Amino acid sequence: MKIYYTDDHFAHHPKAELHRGKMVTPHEGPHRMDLLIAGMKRAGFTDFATPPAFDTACLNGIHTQDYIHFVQTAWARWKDAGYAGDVLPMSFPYNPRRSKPPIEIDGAAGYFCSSADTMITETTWTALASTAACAVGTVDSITHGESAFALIRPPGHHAGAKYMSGYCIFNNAAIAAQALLNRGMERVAVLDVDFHHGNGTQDIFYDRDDVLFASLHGEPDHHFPYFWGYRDEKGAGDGDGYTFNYPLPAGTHYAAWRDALLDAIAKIRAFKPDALVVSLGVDTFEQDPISSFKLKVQDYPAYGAEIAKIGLPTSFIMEGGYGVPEIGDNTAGVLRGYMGG
Ligand code: 5XA
Ligand code: ZN
Repeated sequence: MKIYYTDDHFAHHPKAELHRGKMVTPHEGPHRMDLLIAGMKRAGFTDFATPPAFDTACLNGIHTQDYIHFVQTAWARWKDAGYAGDVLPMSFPYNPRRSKPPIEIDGAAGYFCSSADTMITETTWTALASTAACAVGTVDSITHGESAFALIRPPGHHAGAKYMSGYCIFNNAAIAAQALLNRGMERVAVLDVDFHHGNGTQDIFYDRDDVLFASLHGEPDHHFPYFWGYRDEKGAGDGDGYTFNYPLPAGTHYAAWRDALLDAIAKIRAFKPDALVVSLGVDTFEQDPISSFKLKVQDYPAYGAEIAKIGLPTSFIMEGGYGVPEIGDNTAGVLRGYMGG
């Protein structure tokens, strides 16, 4: 299996994160990639591939032009305004009657953001160009009949058409799904197995019937992103019946998680998609520092094998998973399980 990767992820390196009332080293940083690569290598993955050149066209239909322009210019505007550090909004639009960004960058950043854990640094754009290109790389592989993995950071599944959130700025899974459709596929399913609900992906495709979205995640009453991922969110308009949410309680072990997975897989099969995108977060691990499921190392190859049984060419897109060496083993475990051991 090809693993699309570039060193450009280093270009996104926020310096601090406000987490549960404390300033901490960000959970999402370049150190994660060291852990991920080490685990991939331990598992014998060597086929690292350079993605195609980034083309902003891959963002069409996923992110709005004003949001893309904001992301590209935010850091310079932040500095021009005399602000310190990285772009970090503090005010968010709670006025439903106001639908355009303020001119001041502090306000504009809040307008395009839904949580204060997501920062833009001087070189973040370089990292984002790489994540999007790697997502498109997996689609190139699928066009050639092979499943593939985008080993990327920052993650993407919380980013909506015009907002960043939860460490995510470009929605790489959505970019891959749209790229598959652009190459002539009629239906694509997105399966999100990260601990957190993939609200951005859901939001982007909520009104559409060409992309099915299914997510297993911590209950939104207790877990980020809080306002999304309830069982009764099922899609709207043409998309009614194409969104499936499986909120699960803190402490969920593999047996119950697998029941939800098998139900999601049944929905995916019934949809008869041409390809599958997996938002692959491994923060479901029992030792993950910011999550609360109880999956163990041996569960990852087991569910990779379940995903393989769907029998679809698959684009795996890296999402969350933090702080412990096992994030590499667990990521590799899913891919090994998918590949048959
Ligand atoms: O999948 N999403 C994450 O792992 C990030 C959650 C950020 C919470 N502040
Ligand atoms: Zn997550």
